[in-house]
Amino acid sequence: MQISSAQAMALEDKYGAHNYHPLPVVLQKGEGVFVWDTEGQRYYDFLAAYSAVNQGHCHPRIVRALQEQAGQLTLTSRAFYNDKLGPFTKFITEYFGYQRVLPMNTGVEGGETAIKLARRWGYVKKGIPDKQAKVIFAKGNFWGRTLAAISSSTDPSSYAGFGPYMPGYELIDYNDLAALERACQDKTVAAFMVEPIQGEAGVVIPSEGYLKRAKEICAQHKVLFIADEVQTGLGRTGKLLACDHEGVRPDIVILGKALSGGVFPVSAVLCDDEIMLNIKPGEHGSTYGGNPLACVVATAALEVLRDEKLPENAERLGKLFREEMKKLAHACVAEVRGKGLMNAIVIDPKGPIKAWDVCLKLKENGLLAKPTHDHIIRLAPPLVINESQMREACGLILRTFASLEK
Ligand code: IF1
Repeated sequence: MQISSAQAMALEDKYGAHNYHPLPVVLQKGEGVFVWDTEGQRYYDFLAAYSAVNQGHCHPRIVRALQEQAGQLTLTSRAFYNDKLGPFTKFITEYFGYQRVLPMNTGVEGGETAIKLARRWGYVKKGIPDKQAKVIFAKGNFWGRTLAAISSSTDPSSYAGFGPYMPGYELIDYNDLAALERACQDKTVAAFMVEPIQGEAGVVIPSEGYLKRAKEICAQHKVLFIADEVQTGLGRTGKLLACDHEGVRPDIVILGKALSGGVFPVSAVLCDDEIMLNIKPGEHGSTYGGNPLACVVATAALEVLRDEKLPENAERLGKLFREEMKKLAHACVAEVRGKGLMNAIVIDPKGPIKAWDVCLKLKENGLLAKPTHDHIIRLAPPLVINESQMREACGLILRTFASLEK
């Protein structure tokens, strides 16, 4: 059945929960950096499904892996072995240089898993008294929508009205090493969980050396350093992991989103024996985690990143993007910042122009992006974008700003 954009939006509005406020565009098809709406209009996708489609929409190699496996075996549960999980565990641990992996589905489950691992490690290896383990987070963090995740949130639109909250958390300022050092004095602290660049907070980049020093502070105090690389990982910032920019090897890495190239939810937690093996059979898991479809899709998605040198492309075209955006002379633009292809245009919050209105105009001109907060536009295309596409997209952004009323 072919339905119009208006019909699709009306149905969702009438029958769906109102937990989102999408831009008014109904997408029907995607290929590489482009998506098409139900009327056949083509757009540059500068959201890339919140960085899940780093490999580009419907990457043929990933889709082929999905299709081949879908006709063979999709799900067994972990009550039995399947023939794809073993090879996948070897592949992904070698790929990232960790001893073990625990596969889950969504990013937030990855975060939950990391915290369970850290708490358990805290009790078994650090000697924290039972039920007293603490995890430190940075203010402005975002790691999903579960009760454990919103319990660490400082954004009322995430947490307000959903209490009571998970105990055992402590919040410190992002990019504040002295605060981390103070917090780590507490012997009941098991871990510090942090995004190398804060995504939802508005592409907030810490000072150079922050991650490196944070990792050192954690190590000195026997506190695990957990990197939430769900959004920053897998090439997005110009390296395989954003922590690679500072040569930091986290104790625990959380991956999601682009681990399946946007095909369906696949997440994973990586760490070494000392942490991973404290969880015993029956103590953690998920019906779909480690399913054979996920294993072959994630393998293909990681091969594409490597074979197509997508982190390198992100590094190069991110520089081009920020260079082009220097021409953004509009009075309402306060700043353009980013790393690799994780970028943001910050609109002067005191000015008359709202990020939402800019995004509507961008959409009319053929580029999709989503505001975060009222005044930040995140620009994060698939990493398969090429130079001429990037130049064209930048021209479109510049023209859109030029057309806004001053
Ligand atoms: C929504 C933002 C992106 C994440 C980090 C874990 C997760 C996420 C660093 C959880 C998820 C999302 C989810 C989406 C909006 C979104 C987002 F706008 F909030 F900031 F990506 F840019 N760690 N990020 O960013 O992963 O469980 O969703 O698979 O509406 O919740 P998930």
